[in-house]
Amino acid sequence: MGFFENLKHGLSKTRTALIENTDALLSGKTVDENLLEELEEILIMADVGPETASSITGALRDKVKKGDIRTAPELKAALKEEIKKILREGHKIICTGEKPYVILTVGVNGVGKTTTIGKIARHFTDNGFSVILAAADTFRAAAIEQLEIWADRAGAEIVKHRSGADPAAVAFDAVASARAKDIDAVIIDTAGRLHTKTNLMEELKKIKRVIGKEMPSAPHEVLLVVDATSGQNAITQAKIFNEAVGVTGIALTKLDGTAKGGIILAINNELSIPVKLIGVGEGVEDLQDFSAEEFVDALYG
Ligand SMILES: Nc1nc2c(ncn2[C@@H]2O[C@H](COP(=O)(O)OP(=O)(O)O)[C@@H](O)[C@H]2O)c(=O)[nH]1
Ligand SMILES: [Mg+2]
Repeated sequence: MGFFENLKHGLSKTRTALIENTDALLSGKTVDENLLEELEEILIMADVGPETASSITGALRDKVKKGDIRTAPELKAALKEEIKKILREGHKIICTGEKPYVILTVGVNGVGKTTTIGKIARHFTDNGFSVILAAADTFRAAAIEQLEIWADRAGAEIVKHRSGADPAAVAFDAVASARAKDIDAVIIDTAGRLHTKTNLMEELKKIKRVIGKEMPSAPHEVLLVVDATSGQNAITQAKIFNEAVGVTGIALTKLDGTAKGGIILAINNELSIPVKLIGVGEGVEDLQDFSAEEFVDALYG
């Protein structure tokens, strides 16, 4: 499958929820207040979020009043434009500048951090960059083993300590080792257990502080991984992590498994953090740079 086909396939459930339901709603109807309200319902069902859904339909309502939208096809086209307006994109994640480029990966358990790290690492090595993965999720031995498997697949090195070791020490060693060996990128895996939320945030802050001692400009990216199936919870998670460690980009995973991909609109509209990567499957090729244009085309295509 090509890149675009893959994206389209990954977004098929969201397309059904958002676009096909809109088509069904609009077919043969006149554009009136009732229709706009039903459209708002559809947006909310696709997890666009109440605030964002209401701002979209508000913009459409204004156009209806001005006479810019009279027919259902015009409404559909205008909806596409509103969606495009909301979706912003940040700069792509590439290793540039001073070596190593350090990515600190954060997020709650099970969202896809380790998998996303493996995919990014593979992408980097495919492009000729050398990579060290830091096994700073030291909470379970299995987490370290999982990262080792990804390191093997990606042709990356791994820096690990025993399970239970200080995560900040692992991260520090990884950055120091990368500097000594002139490695291009370090990607740090972290634990995400939430039952100790305060401890987790303190641990992440410490990791950030400690790697900053070895390399003052690091981390260059604090990548928050959120699961598209977690709905509005994703917004809450983003706020909590951002407050603690200053998130610079979001990777939105598992878009393939959900009809609730509208969450990407809520994230764009309610947060000032760009979505940089989207996950549309479990394979290495299923992590894509987020492009607003391509995303909307895949939804409507
Ligand atoms: N369908 C799908 N599954 C994913 C995606 N990203 C991660 N996963 C799966 O989510 C599960 C948890 O991933 P993991 O990386 O271990 O999460 P972590 O606890 O945050 O490190 C694994 O079974 C992954 O294969 C994605 O984009 N799509
Ligand atoms: Mg993990």
